[in-house]
Amino acid sequence: MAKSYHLIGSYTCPWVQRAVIAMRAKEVPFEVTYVDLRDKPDWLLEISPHGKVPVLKVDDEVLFESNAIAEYLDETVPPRLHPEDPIKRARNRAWTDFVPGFSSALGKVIYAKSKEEAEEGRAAASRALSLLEEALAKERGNDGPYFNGDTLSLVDAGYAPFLQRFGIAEAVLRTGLLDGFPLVRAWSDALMQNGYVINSTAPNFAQEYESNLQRRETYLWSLIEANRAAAQ
Ligand SMILES: N[C@@H](CCC(=O)N[C@@H](CS)C(=O)NCC(=O)O)C(=O)O
Repeated sequence: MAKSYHLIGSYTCPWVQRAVIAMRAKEVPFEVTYVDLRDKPDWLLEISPHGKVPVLKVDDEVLFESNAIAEYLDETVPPRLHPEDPIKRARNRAWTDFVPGFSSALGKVIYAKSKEEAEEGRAAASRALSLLEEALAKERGNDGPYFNGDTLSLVDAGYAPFLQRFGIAEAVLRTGLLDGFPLVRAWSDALMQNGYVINSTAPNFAQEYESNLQRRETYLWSLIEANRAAAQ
């Protein structure tokens, strides 16, 4: 019998989005429940060991951690989103291991609380982007547009949510950070046009993400507000 998949997420979580991209790419039908992480329901705390999302219920089994969820899906549902070649697969996994470091480096710019903090964050973001640029130039061994060539991989699923948030920020902050990294820019552009990625956010993502930026009192939010006021 076909398994049932029930994803527990929050509206703006990039790690949840990574799991959604993997499920969309595998065309797995799934139910999704979004929770408010500022008021976590008891049932989430009962099933999620760290009290975090995503959680994926597969029939009655509970999986947590977005990478573990993506790997489980890849082992059980075709098509494979990891390369068949074990060396390439190991390298892909190594690059997915870098996603949290990448996320925190870009976060220093996206979620900075002041202009100065955003400028200080540039160095870390630039370092992280240069590592990826090098990976795309040397290790990828193909012309893209995705990490493994013309089909989406779990590396793409891992990075897309963070590249998306960086793109949203960049439209306002205009740091020009991507100018030095043309391969990352082209990769990001391809991912943002991919249907699985486009369909991976909650319907109210834009609004919820802005509320998130506002709640975190980010410099980015202050610019968004100022731009809106100037346009009126
Ligand atoms: N390493 C985890 C990170 C998940 C994570 O940080 N989720 C956040 C939302 S984006 C969360 O649930 N935060 C609630 C909390 O920390 O209490 C994964 O990849 O699944």
